[in-house]
Amino acid sequence: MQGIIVKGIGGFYYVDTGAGSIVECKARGLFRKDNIKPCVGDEVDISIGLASDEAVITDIHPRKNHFARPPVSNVDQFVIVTAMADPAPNFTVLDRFILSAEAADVDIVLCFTKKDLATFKSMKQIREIYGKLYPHLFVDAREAASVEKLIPFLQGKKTALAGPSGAGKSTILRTLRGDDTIQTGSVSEKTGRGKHTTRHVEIFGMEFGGMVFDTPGFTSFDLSPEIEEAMLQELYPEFSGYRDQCRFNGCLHLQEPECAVREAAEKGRIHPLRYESYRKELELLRQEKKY
Ligand SMILES: Nc1nc2c(ncn2[C@@H]2O[C@H](COP(=O)(O)OP(=O)(O)OP(=O)(O)O)[C@@H](O)[C@H]2O)c(=O)[nH]1
Ligand SMILES: [Mg+2]
Ligand SMILES: [Zn+2]
Repeated sequence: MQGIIVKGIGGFYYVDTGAGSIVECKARGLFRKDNIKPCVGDEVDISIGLASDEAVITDIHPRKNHFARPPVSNVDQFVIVTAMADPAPNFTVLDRFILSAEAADVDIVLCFTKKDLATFKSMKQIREIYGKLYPHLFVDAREAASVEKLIPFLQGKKTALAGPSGAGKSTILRTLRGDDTIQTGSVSEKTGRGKHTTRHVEIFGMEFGGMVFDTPGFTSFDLSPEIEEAMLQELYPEFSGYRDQCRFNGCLHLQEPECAVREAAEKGRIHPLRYESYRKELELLRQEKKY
């Protein structure tokens, strides 16, 4: 039998074999030998024993993609969830997540929650930075009419919600599904951080077609060391019209003369914060290489 892993807890994997029937499975050691551990989102073969009621995952189908953080396989799209307040948006964390999704060539939608707590100025700033780059929405995740704006983006795709703890990922799902068994958690008044309410990735099939993965939030996010220095600039889509106009081949857009990217940032055609983000990440990648 075939199916998709929709949840994994304590050595057990829950495999949806279609028509909503979920089989609890164990995995054979054999995948670990190849350094592959079953992961939510994996398409698998399972066999159900005759004598015992124990089902086993016997094979993991080749993956379209795989991410370690959050641990998910075979995603078409990330909806990157960022709160406008509580916790306050962190553009470094957001950009790093965008870069890792870009590197994997996965679709990106930016969803800014807690619109009800946002100032006009902060929304304007976000539109200026990201407005032309990615589809973006401002929502109150507790309101059905608000989160329904996400539906056209979710239809027919496997989408993982990703973002800091407390940003409202589970709230989005809870509202979209009208399912109040989905746990959400308060944000600490002291630190303004979420409390890591969601502990495991779980996939939900959506009535309108498509699957949504709820994932545990993070507080920080490191860029994958696999991203090469020269490749980093390709992950900033707004650089693409300028990159090939630089004087030097292999320009890294730092101090090189006649750099079209730097000039575009100076003139505001590339948002200065995004150019700064590029410089900062490049510097970090270089430092890592040294050790
Ligand atoms: N005011 C307001 N509160 C929201 C909104 N979205 C979520 N919240 C609240 O924010 C808190 C955190 O929401 P969760 O959905 O648990 O956040 P999460 O992203 O799933 O967090 P983790 O599971 O820890 O990663 C809850 O108290 C929600 O009710 C919103 O749009 N407006
Ligand atoms: Mg959650
Ligand atoms: Zn340049």
